[in-house]
Amino acid sequence: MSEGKEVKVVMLMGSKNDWDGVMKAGSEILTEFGVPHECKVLSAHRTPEALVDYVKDVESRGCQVFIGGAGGAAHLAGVLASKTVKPVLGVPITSVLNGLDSLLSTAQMPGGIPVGTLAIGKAGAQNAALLAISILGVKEPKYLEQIEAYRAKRAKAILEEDLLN
Ligand code: RP5
Repeated sequence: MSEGKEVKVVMLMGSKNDWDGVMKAGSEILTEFGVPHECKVLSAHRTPEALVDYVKDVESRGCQVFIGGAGGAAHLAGVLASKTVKPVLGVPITSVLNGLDSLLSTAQMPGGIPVGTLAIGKAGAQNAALLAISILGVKEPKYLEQIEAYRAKRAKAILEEDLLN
């Protein structure tokens, strides 16, 4: 590994407007699980060279999973996947077409370069983070244990719901 801060997961988004209420929710989960990660705005069409340089940089610092969130003609995750063989997870961001355009742009990769596409918006960002943690868990079982505890806590909260009080 080269000099610089260790990173296991990277969250990229095409615009700062993708952060609040969406990608930030994924970052919060990565923080909760203690996963070293970075979040950055880099665009497939506005800053393509910087995107390629950044992928090389974070791979040299240990990045295992990439998450790309973008809206509209959402090619960020696809371009990311063209530049790495590490798992790439795509988060379609809500757009003028309510995110359906983003969903199809992210999911409909031609065979050969996969992007694991999550749900539109905040739930997609949260699940991308959880899926990234599961992927890390294949090599580092402590992350799988944390996911089990996370699910157990959420199940307990459901079972304890009291609608009349
Ligand atoms: C995409 O275009 C971004 O991911 C964002 O969701 C969308 C609109 O970008 P802004 O015009 O809000 O910066 O590249």
